[in-house]
Amino acid sequence: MKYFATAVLALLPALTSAHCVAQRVRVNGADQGQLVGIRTPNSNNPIQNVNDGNFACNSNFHSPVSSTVINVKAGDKVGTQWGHVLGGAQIPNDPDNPIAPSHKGPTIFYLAKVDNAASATGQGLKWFKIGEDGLDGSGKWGVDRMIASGGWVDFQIPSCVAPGQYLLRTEIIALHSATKQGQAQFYIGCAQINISGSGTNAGSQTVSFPGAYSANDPGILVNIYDQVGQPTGGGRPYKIPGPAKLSC
Ligand SMILES: [Cu+2]
Repeated sequence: MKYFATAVLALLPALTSAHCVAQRVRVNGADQGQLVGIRTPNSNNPIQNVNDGNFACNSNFHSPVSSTVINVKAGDKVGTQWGHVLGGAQIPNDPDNPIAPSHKGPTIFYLAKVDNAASATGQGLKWFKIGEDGLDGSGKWGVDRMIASGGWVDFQIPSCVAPGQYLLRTEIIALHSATKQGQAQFYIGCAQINISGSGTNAGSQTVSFPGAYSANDPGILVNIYDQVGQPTGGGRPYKIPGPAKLSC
């Protein structure tokens, strides 16, 4: 009986709903505030269907949705903060804030040019990747670095990006159950930004969401565990989904 209970408890971390939502933006480290310039879903559940109609920017946002468009300069470091629920922790000392440590995977940023970042939906846009952090040589993931940074993921806006308004799509892919098709978990948020500068590039390799990913991409249908069951990638390289990131 005791053995049974122990075995069940050992499985629990992978089974509980320890999800997350993106909820803050910072520019060169300056926090812009909760729900300011970013659309945060009411539910922290992931999307698991890569063809979901809301795969670009998610849906069912906390209202009112912020009308703020955050000013940044090309070359600035922009971050988004993830938390278990809105506000971060769900309970005191929440072990699943900013996300359950079981949820290994990459962190990714995309941009799409829009006329008005406050009102643009994610639909029908041309997205280009500007940042990605996957699996490193020591078996640590982008999500591990996100947790170590208190939920923040920062990437630089490439200096060649053309000025104008953009949606910034921030994404985490949690791969703990990704050995089965349809079980990778996509966490997605969109920030509203206005980029200034003298760049001329609004993306070369652009993709659509949905459309850019397929359910059997090698970075989406994947076994991240090594021979002793640790989520280190087992020495196999990990291929982050989507196009190559923009390089200036
Ligand atoms: Cu989860």
